[in-house]
Amino acid sequence: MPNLALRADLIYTPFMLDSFSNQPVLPPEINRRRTFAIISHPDAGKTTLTEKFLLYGGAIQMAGQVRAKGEARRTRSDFMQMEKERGISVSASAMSFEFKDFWFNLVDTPGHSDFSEDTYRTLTAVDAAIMVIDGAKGVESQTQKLFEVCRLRDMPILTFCNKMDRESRETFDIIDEIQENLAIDVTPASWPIGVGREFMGCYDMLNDRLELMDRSDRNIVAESIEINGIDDPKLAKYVPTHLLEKFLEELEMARELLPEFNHQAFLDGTMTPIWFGSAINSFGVQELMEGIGEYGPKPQIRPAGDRQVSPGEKKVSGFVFKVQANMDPKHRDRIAFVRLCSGHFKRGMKLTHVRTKKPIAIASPMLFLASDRQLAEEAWAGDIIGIPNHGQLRIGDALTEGEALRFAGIPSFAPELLQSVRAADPMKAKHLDKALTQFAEEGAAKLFKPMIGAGWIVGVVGALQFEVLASRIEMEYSIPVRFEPTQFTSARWLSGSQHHVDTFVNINKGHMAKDHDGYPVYMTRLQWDIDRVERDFPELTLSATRDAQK
Ligand SMILES: Nc1nc2c(ncn2[C@@H]2O[C@H](COP(=O)(O)OP(=O)(O)OP(=O)(O)O)[C@@H](O)[C@H]2O)c(=O)[nH]1
Ligand SMILES: [Mg+2]
Repeated sequence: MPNLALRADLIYTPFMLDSFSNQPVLPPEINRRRTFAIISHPDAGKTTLTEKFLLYGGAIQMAGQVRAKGEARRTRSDFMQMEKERGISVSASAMSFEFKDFWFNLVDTPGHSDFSEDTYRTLTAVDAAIMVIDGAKGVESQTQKLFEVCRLRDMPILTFCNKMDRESRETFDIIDEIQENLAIDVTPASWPIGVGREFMGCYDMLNDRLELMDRSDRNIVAESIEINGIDDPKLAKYVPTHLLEKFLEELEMARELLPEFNHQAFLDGTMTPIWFGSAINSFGVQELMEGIGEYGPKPQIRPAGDRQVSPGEKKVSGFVFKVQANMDPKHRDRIAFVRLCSGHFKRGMKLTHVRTKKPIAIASPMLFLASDRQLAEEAWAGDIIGIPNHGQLRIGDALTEGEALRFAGIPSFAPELLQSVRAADPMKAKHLDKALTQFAEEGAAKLFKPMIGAGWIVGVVGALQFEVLASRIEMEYSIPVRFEPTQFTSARWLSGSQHHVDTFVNINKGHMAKDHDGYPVYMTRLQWDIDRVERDFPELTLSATRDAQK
């Protein structure tokens, strides 16, 4: 990293390079942070796994269940009404907790592709990902897509093969499928013993331990038996002969055919260790957590324009990767989720809001500890904090101690589905305007106000987003709404000289709208319209997204 050495003056003293990573040695508080996302195809068990992480981290006493009745249903990451009703996650949520010597910042993401915007943005804010796979289903379509996003960033990936308590595929088949479909080396961190109803636990290949699953109590830590290698007679004491024979045979083959764990290859994103377990039975979770702590990356260097920001720099910097309004109905505010990229943040600090160049005093930063928000007196590079605000902070915004940094890589999505929206009660139209503007600023939808006629057109990436919006507008603003098809199918932002834009707008009023920030947008029905404009108005540029920084 050539720029890094040049900026040694910014780094905590004494400046030393770590011989393993060749990165500056970090203050211990930063060094012990692990910031990661849990990703997968819908329903593989991310929210269930998150809940068990919190349980093991001591953050909660009893894990909630995604599909259960009454209070038992309440999981901490699926906090929205619609998530609770349907048992699916529609929004990413961050949580922090301590585990052994480590401080974990974890983000549970939604699996459904209609919400992938949120998941993709989350991946820009973390240093590693846990990819959850359903043992019966293997690599599914959304697993593949999300994996590719991680690969673009060379992000280290830990794999958790879940639902081993059910009939699942042969272990070698699962591993082969990951290696082949995702083109990554897979190394077993544990090996399952027995499948389906006979699944009894795993052999921990990294620590030579036998982990036995207790099916009677889903919320307890599995029994762990120290084993002195695979010849240890203790194995036969715990594992029935027919399972032991198959296990020993598989283990021998695994050691021969599969690569050994290589820490550097894992950090480079070319090898993923795989753990087998059952999140709902709390099994395999602790070993996975130990793996993240021991081998997972500490906070990483971030590209920001023409230089790299090291987490060990003295000055605080961070960026907003998610905004969420009305998280807590009691507080009616908007929380910007900020990933801190460098320094030691303290409550009350004044940071520069780079986009507007204005100072912001961060008086009530939040840490998300299980389902509670708590005032963060301090935070370190790697942490995810929430900053309550009234709409100044937008996705992609940088906060620094003065430097005009711009953190790269926060994706912007083109709206692919357009619908008009109206309040069932016309008297509430004004309130609806306000609600929609908030959601647009949150990044949950794109909003277009046609120049002719009344009402709004809403643009999203996936159809389920309309349902989430309708549900949230009703829940959070008490306005029942209806989404309806419109004649338009796509939107293009216009840019060019003021004169050219004005001329174009004047002759195309029936197709023109403004987005929630007042930028002109050309609404069309056919690709043919876009081609025609590009041909007839070469001095204008049409784009499917608007750069959030403008
Ligand atoms: N049998 C079995 N079921 C599990 C296990 N882990 C989770 N489940 C169930 O799988 C279903 C989906 O679990 P979730 O945790 O909501 O999955 P998710 O990945 O968060 O789903 P989305 O957020 O909607 O993508 C729920 O009914 C869980 O109870 C497991 O280890 N074994
Ligand atoms: Mg979920």
